[in-house]
Amino acid sequence: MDTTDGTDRRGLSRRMLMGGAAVATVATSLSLVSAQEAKPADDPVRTAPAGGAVRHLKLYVEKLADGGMGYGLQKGEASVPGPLIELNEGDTLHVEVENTTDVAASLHVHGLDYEISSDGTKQSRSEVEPGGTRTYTWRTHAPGRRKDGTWRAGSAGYWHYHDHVVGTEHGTGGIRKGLYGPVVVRRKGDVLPDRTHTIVFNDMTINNRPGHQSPNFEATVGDRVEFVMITHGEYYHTFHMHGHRWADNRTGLLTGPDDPSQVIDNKIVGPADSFGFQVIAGEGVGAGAWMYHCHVQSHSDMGMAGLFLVKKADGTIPGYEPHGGHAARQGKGSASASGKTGKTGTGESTEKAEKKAEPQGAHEH
Ligand SMILES: [Cu+2]
Repeated sequence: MDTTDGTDRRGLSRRMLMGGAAVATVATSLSLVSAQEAKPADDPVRTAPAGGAVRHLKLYVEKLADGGMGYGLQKGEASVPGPLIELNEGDTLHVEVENTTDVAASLHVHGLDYEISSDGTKQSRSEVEPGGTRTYTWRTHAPGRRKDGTWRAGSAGYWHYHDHVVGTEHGTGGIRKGLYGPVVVRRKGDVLPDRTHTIVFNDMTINNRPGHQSPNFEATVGDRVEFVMITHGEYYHTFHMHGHRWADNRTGLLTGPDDPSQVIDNKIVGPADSFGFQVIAGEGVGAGAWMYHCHVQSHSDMGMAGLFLVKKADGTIPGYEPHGGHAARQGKGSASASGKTGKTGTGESTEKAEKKAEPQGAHEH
């Protein structure tokens, strides 16, 4: 992958960038997109810059109207999952957590470097008392060789954060109520997606929504969509997506024709696992309401299934008839299942803009 473009080119539509070559061979379903939205094949993908920045972020721990709990970037805006935190290898992040609830809570992260004072556990006395604030510091590093010649892994990966205090000394109650969220650490040169969605299998829910009310995610054919998949709770699951595949490695992308990573569309996961991948929406298969679900059969039957809604360029989805009953539950995380099953066409919950932390910070020199 060409990594010459480290500059920020957000805002540009990257539609059909990598899918351009495939479009020509898939005449029927993608021809419209090909004609209207195809971009020159030599248009480079956006890639992650080098890290080294010191960033600051404020996170609020809140109780939600439905009895759940969540992390949020603003007061009154906690969500389940919590906001996406993105870093580049070499970055340092100071997260000031304000606990607006009446119970002690914390912030514990997987995969990153932190001192014991930022562990976010009762045992290390690094929780946040009710009404209190505490700053947690996370550091990341690029891979490199140790003095003894052995190789040290970098921090890049699909990680996650969660409470470690509410309910029990392992945060069992906090996680169950929704105190968790995604962390993506990128390596210089990693391909950047158009957008990122987070899917959390938590016990028998997806993103803490009841069965059969799982979130849907929207894209247009050719969008480069990233999924972060996290598991919590008591059970094992198998994450499966229809019509799309990914590589079972750090980024979910092959690095070349000889990359030995297995290409999969189904992955077994257990509590606290996390992984991520990118797909080109509808690549080689076209628009559609592509299902994603847990493939443990009794779990899918109990409603652990949602839709990856891939639209044509004109906004339509062939063969898809939206039906009501899937109450939207974004932002405040309050389930407003009204029981109505109107055929409004927008009755299902879709996640268009996932909350994303944009930490303030500057490069340190
Ligand atoms: Cu399952």
